[in-house]
Amino acid sequence: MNAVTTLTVEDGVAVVTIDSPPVNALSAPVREGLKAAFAQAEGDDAVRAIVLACAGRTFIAGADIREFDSELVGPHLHDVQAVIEASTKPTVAAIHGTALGGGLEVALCCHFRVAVPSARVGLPEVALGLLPGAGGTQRLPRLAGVPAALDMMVGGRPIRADKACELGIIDKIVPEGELLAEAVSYARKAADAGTKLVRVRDRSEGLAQDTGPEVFAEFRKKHARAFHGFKAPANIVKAVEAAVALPFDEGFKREGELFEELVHSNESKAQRYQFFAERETAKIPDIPKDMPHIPVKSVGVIGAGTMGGGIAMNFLNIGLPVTIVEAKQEVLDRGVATIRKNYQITVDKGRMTAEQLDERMGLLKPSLAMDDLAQVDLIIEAVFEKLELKQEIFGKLDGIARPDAILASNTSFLDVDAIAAATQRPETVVGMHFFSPANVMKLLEVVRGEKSSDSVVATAMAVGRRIGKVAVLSRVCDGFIANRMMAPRMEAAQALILEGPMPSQVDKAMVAYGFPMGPFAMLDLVGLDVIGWDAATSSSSTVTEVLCEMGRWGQKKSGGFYDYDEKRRPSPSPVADQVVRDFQAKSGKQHREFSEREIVERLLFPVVNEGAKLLDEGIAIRASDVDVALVYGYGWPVFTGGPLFWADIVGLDRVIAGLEAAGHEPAPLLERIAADGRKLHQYQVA
Ligand code: T1G
Repeated sequence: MNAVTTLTVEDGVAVVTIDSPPVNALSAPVREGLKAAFAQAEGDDAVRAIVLACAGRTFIAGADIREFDSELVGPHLHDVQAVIEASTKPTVAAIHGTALGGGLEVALCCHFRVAVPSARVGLPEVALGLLPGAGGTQRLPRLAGVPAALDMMVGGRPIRADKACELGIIDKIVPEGELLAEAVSYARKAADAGTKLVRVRDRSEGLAQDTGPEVFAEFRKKHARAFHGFKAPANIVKAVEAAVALPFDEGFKREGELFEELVHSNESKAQRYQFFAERETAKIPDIPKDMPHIPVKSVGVIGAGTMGGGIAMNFLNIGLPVTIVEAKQEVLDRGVATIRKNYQITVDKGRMTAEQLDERMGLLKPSLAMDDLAQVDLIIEAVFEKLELKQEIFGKLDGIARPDAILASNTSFLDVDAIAAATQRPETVVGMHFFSPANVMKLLEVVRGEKSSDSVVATAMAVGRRIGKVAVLSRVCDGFIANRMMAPRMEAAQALILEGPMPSQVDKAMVAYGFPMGPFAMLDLVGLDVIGWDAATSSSSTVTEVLCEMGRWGQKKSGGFYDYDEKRRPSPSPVADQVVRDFQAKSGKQHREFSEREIVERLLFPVVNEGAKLLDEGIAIRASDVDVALVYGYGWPVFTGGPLFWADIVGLDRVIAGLEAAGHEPAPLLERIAADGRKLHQYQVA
């Protein structure tokens, strides 16, 4: 064996234990040790049964994702599985934590699987742009059936042990704390009873029904939209079709072909990059990982509007008491009612119980008095975006809040340092910028002020993770990271429609690229009037101004850049398009047809350029943080890796040429990295 895989034999049962923190991933040493241990147990006459267990917090969490971009070292996982599956003695996988990807695929090579109730199992490879490449697409349907297997592999979400037991993936649920003893007992009983040992590959109970072509056709139809832009889901479905149509070995071979198509694709490289990038955001170079966090057991939210209500829900969801403060009773009542309504929607969808709704609402304390925030640990201000108003509030908080309370502003672009300066305790002030809807969007920008203390910053980042957000650290600048990055896309889009393409054509190119919607559809959704239009000073100088002057404020007025029917379904608006044509005529620009690629590059190269600028200014710690922020804050398609990863795929020289051709000044950092032949997405501020 080796340092990460040990073999002990007791009373005829061999226990193979993997101990490879943090998640027992199937690295080369683990594969090496596994193969040797099972071979030794098989050759040892004293061994009558074998248990595979893991030390630490979880069963095997999958292949070692870091290995995909380098040459294979050590035995191939398939070879390890072949040794396990060739066992003539009962083999039992003892599952706790999460058995994921290759981990579950290894467990499926054992005859039996037992798990504790808190365990979860899954094949999440689709989130990495991959498919289960160690027999999962062939073995899982044989146990769980095609529909459940397709849902698990295309959805990528782990399922609970009890559900896995229902599906036949797990053979027995055993009490917490007794996993190993129960697994050993299960193995011994199978040996003593001479239980017939059938390999999962030789089982077919899951293929007895729901395997017709209509099952696959229906599944493809139902998920067509979600598949858009991703390659892995389609290959997963093909692999399961092979499991139904072909003998195991041929299906397994087909799985391998389909896996190979994916593992070398840009989409999978992008999604694997995002996997690690998301985890990297928690690492702040100049703040030690073990920096003590300030305890946060109670929260105050100032402002019960859309943002304040959504922010409050995040903390109610994790069982923290929230005092929500408003200046006017009717606004407060409306805010509380909205929170309850949003929870009720979740109850109606069966994703929450009425008791949970009551529990959460019971934790909410509405108040008209800021003095009620005197004892809370964290206060988040979420009032109107007006610096003077925020400064007034923080000035009052200075005299109300506990000296060690964290004072956070949800401002989306205002100067956090100017807000902090309104207090005598700037070291406790930080930005916590949520994205709307605040209880849904995963991105949280933590804005580090010049005087924000390390423990306040570390705590705000940790609180973000506690409420299920992806927290990205930003310094102070207009728009921080995500909003600042996306502003140039809107500017470029407004400029481009003067050169030829209609708004709907621009949006279509953005959707084809992978965005959930294009910039003009987003403007209609948000409301043309709320992005800085002022009726008093409006002078018909832009398309947006003219549309606003016409009362075409967007969806809420059933028309903006698009017309909307009673179900808010959009269609290009002849009225709006005519306004665009009038501006085209006045622009004096030679207008022409644009390909989708040209539209994409005209809109997104300036975004890449802005990313290089903010990195050069030290606003973000690293390029991958920027990519994570755009994926989670604006739905930037994850299979592109984000703007900066995508720029490396396109080629920085092409990006720079495209910027210059469109009249933009390439950022100096972009030119330096391109000149050095480095990768933009690997850039980290020193
Ligand atoms: N490979 C390498 N490193 C991994 C890893 C993996 N599979 N999983 C986690 N890590 C690292 C992670 O980067 C972090 O490192 C640390 O472990 C803790 O992770 C052949 C092809 C298991 C639910 O997709 O979902 O098998 O930042 O912060 O929140 O068919 O990790 O500390 O340096 O996420 O408690 C399929 C991925 C692989 C599972 C635990 N498996 N992992 O969550 O901790 S492909 C997955 C997770 C595959 C086969 C295919 C989660 C977790 P660092 P963490 P966590």
